[in-house]
Amino acid sequence: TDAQYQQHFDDKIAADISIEAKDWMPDAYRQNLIRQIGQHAHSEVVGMLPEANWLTRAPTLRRKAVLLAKVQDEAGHGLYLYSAAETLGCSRQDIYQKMLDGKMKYSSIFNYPTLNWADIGVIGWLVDGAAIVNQVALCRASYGPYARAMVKICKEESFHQRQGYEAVMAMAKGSEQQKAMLQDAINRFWWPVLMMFGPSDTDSPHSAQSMAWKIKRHSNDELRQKFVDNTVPQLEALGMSAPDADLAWDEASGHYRFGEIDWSELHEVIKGRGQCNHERLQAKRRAWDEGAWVREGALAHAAKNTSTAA
Ligand code: FAQ
Repeated sequence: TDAQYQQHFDDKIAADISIEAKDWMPDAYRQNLIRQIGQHAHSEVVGMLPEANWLTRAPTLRRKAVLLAKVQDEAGHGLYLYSAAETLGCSRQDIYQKMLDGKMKYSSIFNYPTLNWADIGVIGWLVDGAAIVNQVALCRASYGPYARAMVKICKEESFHQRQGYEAVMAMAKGSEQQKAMLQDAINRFWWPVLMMFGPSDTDSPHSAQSMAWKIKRHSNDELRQKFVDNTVPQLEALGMSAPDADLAWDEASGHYRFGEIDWSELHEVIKGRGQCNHERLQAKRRAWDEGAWVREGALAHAAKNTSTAA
């Protein structure tokens, strides 16, 4: 009976046994995972755009080759995640279309522009750094295909974070102009990166249920705090600062305290009114339309192969 299936599912969650694609699961669990994994996949592919903007202008051939590899990895992450979402019974084309129509979200961070080369280093260091903190926790998510995709993704994100830090280290040791560019990039990205972890725990509608289902293992605020604790020593090592007068070490709690996030900005960006929302969706719609001939060609080729085989 349904009650027995539910009990079996609850027992597995309690015992930390992962839920697999063919296992029975409550419909709300399935829908919540399609939502989160789908948004995560969209973030990976939209996230290629801000960095791709600098591929043709990377300062050296080495930086260009490294950045090209990173952007390509993001496409791969999108593919693992779309595949993980498909194991839940949704169609990839359907959720992709929802993203193109603005009906499904992707991470707010990719709606900010990349104005100069320092932004690319800062994205690798801070954006991938934040992504790792969030995704390491997701390696223990209760849904097996999602958790396993996260393991490989985290390994690649570590390389991304290191390449970003290496690029910002070079700038931090450079001319006064380079240092100023780096500080400016940090000033623009710092708060948006903190917003990647989502709304505060008191304002996060999905958190309680997702934590009960062990999809999320830590709350949005816990992960945000962990990121700040990891990152402030790196900022100091670079001789740079965060644009936050309230940022300070708190001996009693053993954490860095930081100022209040401008939640209205996060809500505006999530609603589609960030600086680059329109541009990002336009770029993805154009790529989809201009790639139609490739999809048609691939389908025609597959059909021809099938008819020859028969
Ligand atoms: N942006 O109740 P909650 C990367 C939405 S890293 C946009 O707290 P939840 C790597 C949320 O979806 C970035 N929307 O939701 C890379 C929900 O909307 P809904 C991607 C946000 O799910 C680096 C509503 O607000 N990583 O791509 C944001 O429990 C460089 C209420 O929020 C992931 O997606 C936001 N920042 O917690 C690639 C990680 N925050 O669905 C290229 C997986 C919240 O009700 C270059 N996702 N919302 O319409 C998660 O861990 C979770 O979904 C959270 C949000 C923590 C993002």
